[in-house]
Amino acid sequence: MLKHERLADWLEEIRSLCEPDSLVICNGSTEEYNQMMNLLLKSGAARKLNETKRPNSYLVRSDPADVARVESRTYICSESEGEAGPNNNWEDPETMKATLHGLFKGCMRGRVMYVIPFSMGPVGSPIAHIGVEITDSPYVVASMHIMTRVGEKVLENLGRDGEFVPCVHSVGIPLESEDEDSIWPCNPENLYVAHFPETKEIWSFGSGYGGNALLGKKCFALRIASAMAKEQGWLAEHMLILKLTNPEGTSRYIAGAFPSACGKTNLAMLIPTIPDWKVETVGDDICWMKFRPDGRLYAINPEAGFFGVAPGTGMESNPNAMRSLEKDCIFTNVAETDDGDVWWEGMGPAPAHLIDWKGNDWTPKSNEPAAHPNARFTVSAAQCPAIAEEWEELSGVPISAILFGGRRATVVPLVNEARDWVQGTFFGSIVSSEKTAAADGKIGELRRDPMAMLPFCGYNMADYWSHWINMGKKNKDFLPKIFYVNWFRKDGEGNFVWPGFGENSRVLKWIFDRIEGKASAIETPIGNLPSPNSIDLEGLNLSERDLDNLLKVEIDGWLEEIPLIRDYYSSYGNKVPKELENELNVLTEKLRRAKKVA
Ligand code: OXD
Ligand code: MN
Repeated sequence: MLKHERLADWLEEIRSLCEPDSLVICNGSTEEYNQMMNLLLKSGAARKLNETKRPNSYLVRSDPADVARVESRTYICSESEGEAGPNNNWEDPETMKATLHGLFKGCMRGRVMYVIPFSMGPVGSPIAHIGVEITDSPYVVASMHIMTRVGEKVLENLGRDGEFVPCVHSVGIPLESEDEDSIWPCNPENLYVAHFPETKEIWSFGSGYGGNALLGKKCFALRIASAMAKEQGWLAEHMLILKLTNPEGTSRYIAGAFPSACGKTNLAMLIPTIPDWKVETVGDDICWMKFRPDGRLYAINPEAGFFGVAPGTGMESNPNAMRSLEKDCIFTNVAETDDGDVWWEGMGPAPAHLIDWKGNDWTPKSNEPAAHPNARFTVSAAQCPAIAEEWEELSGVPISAILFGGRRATVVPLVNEARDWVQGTFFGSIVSSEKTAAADGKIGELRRDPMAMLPFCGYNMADYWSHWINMGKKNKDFLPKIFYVNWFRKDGEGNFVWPGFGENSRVLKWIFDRIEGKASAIETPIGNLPSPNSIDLEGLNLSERDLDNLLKVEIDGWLEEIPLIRDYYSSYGNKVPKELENELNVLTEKLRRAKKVA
């Protein structure tokens, strides 16, 4: 039946290894989705939500031991440890294959082996790539339906010999005939999420949740894709993509990398507070960029849905996300209301009674959160009221600016434009976020998360920086401008100085006008900062002092940061590209000179 011989051979190989009862090739249809959800309803893992309040939506509860990505069990199995780098757990590919073969032997007994042909990106886009995930989890099949493009069209596109990334997944609990299945089968003691960048394979065992199990997302679209991108000369990034339109109707596309818990989804769906500006969403988590023949860098969102963190999402923080969730949704590990709807912290006032994510009674007096902090919604991107009409454009959208950002109480200003691509790469390489405990912004408590890729770069981070530098040598005249932004500065009392959310549109406007050559900037030792009055602050109650705090060059703060950056770089041995070492030296020199003058 399958005309792709290599695919057929691989399926046979995995079938005989895993020994499932039967094999189903998924077609991506609504009927198939409903079948999966019915299986989950029958097993007790899913509950149908109130049809009037939340049509065609489900609440799924995972095993409390299987609730998040497990970085400590995530491996990059490159030929040598140096290729994986200190940013990854490494295992020798042959040793890992032997371990995995032992675990996968017979692991699907009593279960169905589902084969999911999926496209990351609109089918047929020159920026898209194809994967095939084998799984024994109906939850994974249903979620992949929402998060990727699944089915016949993908197989057709693959033809007889197209390239695909093989992804093997099992919850890791075979069912012998007399066994009763657990509601959420998983095997956390033997969990492995293993990537083979040379052969471009993914093997995941023991978890049924999120990034451990939906292998198109972090495993393929970031870890394996970043390795492919290095080989093939493109970029696979942990970035949102937004479309920004000014009152005259000109649009620009902006990509932005922010570590977890820095509001990426909120920024992608932002509603501007400045009149007649518009933000539309192309993607909220992952961005693949390739140069096209016109010399510009074009981006697609390789995903088809949002797998967003529910807690903290509400009508205040992100109305567009809330409106996306009105129907056709899978919620996982949120709380259930007495009338069969969902609730989580940050959605609004807590009801008097709930069933919490573990299935227990909950009242506002309970000591534990009602929803798990990593509770998620899974919903088609097409349902977002702010989705840009070109979000599925095969050619992608041309990127005019790239933002890097983190959560910093001090030192890093509201917005800083890089003089060129190399300085922009330097900005990306030093992205850091304060751990929440470090609310006072003490420098020692920073976590470096270069380009927000620390958990997702499929090879040595220093080689990845070199790849960024090399990308900047191509099509120099058309490269996006790079900006370092920080919405999270605090005053002496620990309050946020910048109001954030919709007001971030003011910073986006300055960035847009810089691209258009309309806004002015001043050259400083750290980069180009907005000149006085160049950010639109009309209607915003911001004091001179606050503005000064947001846009000042903290010379001493930066000088204290330099040795930390040096230490961080030295953790990559001598692999750090000389261009970045040079940027660090130039910055140090400029800061010292500025200090002398001051
Ligand atoms: C995510 C993450 O789930 O970045 O998107 O962890
Ligand atoms: Mn992410």
